[in-house]
Amino acid sequence: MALGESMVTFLPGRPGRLADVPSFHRAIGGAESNVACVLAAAGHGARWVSRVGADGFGQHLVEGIAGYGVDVASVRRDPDRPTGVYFRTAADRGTGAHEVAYYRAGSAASAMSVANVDLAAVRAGRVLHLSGITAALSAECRELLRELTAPRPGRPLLSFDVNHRPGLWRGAEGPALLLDLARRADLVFVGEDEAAQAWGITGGPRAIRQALPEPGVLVVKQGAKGATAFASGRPSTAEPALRVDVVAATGAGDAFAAGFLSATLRGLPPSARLRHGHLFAAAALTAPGDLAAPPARDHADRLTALDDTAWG
Ligand code: KDG
Repeated sequence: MALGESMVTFLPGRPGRLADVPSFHRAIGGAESNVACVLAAAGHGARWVSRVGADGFGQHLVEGIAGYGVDVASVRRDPDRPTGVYFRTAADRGTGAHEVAYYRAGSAASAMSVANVDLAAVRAGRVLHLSGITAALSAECRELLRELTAPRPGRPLLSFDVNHRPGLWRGAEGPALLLDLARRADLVFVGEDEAAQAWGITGGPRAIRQALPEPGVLVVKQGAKGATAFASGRPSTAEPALRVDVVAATGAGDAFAAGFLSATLRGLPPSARLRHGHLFAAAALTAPGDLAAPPARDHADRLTALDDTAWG
């Protein structure tokens, strides 16, 4: 139900520039496996499909992600290509900016293709979650995404997080490809800032919906402000974000998607979907790595049912 590259992530031992930080802690990253891990932690059946190297880092990812309760039976080990890794620095206290150094070109996951991925396993389940990161990895990965996003009888609900990573794209084709993939999905997550950066849309959530009317549901994330959901044939719904002391923002978008998907799978109404997104994101925002366990279901339900004065 989630396909994408996961990487061993190295989190800095202390703040500072990449050039200066002397030691890093190993953790697990990867937008799509993050979504699968949080969904599994929230009590849903979740599968992650990918390729990793036949190396210790690949083993660490497979075991670590399985440890969250995710089904990893369809992850393949590639003896000829390494597992991707990346290093990042702590966010600058003033600007929030941080540095990222990827070592993933030619990785096992970048060789995912229609021929070597178990398509039946990817398509099994009620939801398939994909992201624009996969499109940036290789031509084979782009072909795989085109195959998985093609209309087809019995297709699972196709959830797509735009995840525009400018540092991963070599040419200028990224934004147009991401827009095309988003148009083929049923549920799309996109940041307001991301839509401005990738597509030059600066008019806020409504302008983004005008440019992207196809998905049945479009969720525009507006950072600390909140998020707005558009569903075909219904008025839009907006919910403010929770105020938290941010430790690291990486993984928060994935946790938001997992919270929204969890509430969607449970048939909860749009405002509860957004609130679950914010609640799950708050857990990730207050943890140093990508992943943080979401609140237990009964607790999450109590918190998301509070009235507007207590929320946000
Ligand atoms: O959303 C978090 C991801 O960005 C992080 O884990 C790394 O998957 C990653 C990527 O490609 O940027």
